[in-house]
Amino acid sequence: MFLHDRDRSRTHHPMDLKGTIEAREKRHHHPDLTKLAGWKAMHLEADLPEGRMEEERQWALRMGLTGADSIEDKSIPTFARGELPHFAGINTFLKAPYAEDVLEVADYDATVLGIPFDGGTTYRPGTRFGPQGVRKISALYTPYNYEIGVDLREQMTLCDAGDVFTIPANIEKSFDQISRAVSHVASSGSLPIMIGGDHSIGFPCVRGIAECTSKKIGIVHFDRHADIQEKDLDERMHTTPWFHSTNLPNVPATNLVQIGIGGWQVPREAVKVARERNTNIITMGDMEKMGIDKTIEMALEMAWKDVDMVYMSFDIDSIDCGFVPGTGWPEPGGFLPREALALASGIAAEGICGLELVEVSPPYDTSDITALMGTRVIVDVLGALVSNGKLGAHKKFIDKPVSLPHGEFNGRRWRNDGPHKVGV
Ligand SMILES: [Mn+2]
Repeated sequence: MFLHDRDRSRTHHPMDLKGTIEAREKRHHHPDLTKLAGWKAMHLEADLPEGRMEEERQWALRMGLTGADSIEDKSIPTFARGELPHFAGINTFLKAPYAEDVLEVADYDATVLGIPFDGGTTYRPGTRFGPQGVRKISALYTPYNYEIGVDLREQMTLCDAGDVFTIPANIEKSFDQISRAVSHVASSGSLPIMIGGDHSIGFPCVRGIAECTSKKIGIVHFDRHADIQEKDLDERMHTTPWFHSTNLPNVPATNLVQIGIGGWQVPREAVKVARERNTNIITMGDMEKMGIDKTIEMALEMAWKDVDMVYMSFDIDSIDCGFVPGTGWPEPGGFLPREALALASGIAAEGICGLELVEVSPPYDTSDITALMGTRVIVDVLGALVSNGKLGAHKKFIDKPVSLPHGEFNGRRWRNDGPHKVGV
């Protein structure tokens, strides 16, 4: 029986083969690969510089010593330093240099700032671990993106200034710390990239930037939730950042654009405020009907109307909760990841004065998938800023930089020959 079947298939073989050859010849003449983005991207890469990569290799050998004799690749150090291997090392965001001395942020185009605060959550906590969760999985990435032909390492400078010292039991003190940190980074000219934390941090982040400028700021806010009521549970929780942000004199509510709002978790109190203040809400359904390009166009028009800068706030829960289980208030029916990334890139393409990525809660996450999406939002925004030449475009509007005093200490920590050596 088996033999018979095999024989039969053999007799059909030559004909099948003939068909395949014909099809292959036809296909060979058809496609014009040069019209594909994939082909163009392949050629774009040739124009990207490689100097910083080489510099990093040299730096790694200086910092981490040369590798063992048996290792043929002489760029591999003994101690892991820099990007490689992706599973090793002390993780800053994207393995960017750690600006332990925060005065150094001025030397970088953009600064990542962790804001480990979840005192504003009203359901699931855990976003205080968001910055570390995002940093951890960000180690997976290279700084190069094939499709847009950008290499962040070669085309911009990025540092990680570590985390803000938040006060777990006190929202207002934490807000003050956050605004102070963000205003320090913004004043230095470096673009502040905040990793939350719950969404209550939206207000102190905007406040930190707003106090460094006499200019007006618009906001593009990605979320399933409106987050614009005055108080929740008697405090300024993560349901309230845009009420307080749009109370700031240079942050007009009419320039607040909220994309992705919808579902069954939008409090009516918030809707009332949105209506009173005339904010701009684009629902998930609106986005689906208009399409991504039209949504971007409309959002940019409203956010940029008569202002000089636009701030971006991205709540990870705006993406469908099937893709981002590790978040405080999961709500089905959100963006597909592709839509979210395209929208965030499209908004960033016109330039931003700050980015805040919030609501990643690693304790509820699965396989780091939510933190991974958060990482993508940040690197895609950076990629869009670089490829559109908008990184740093906001700098000229920071016309009231703040100056914060620092403590006085000369020396280095934990050294044997320090001033505190005992028994000598
Ligand atoms: Mn939300």
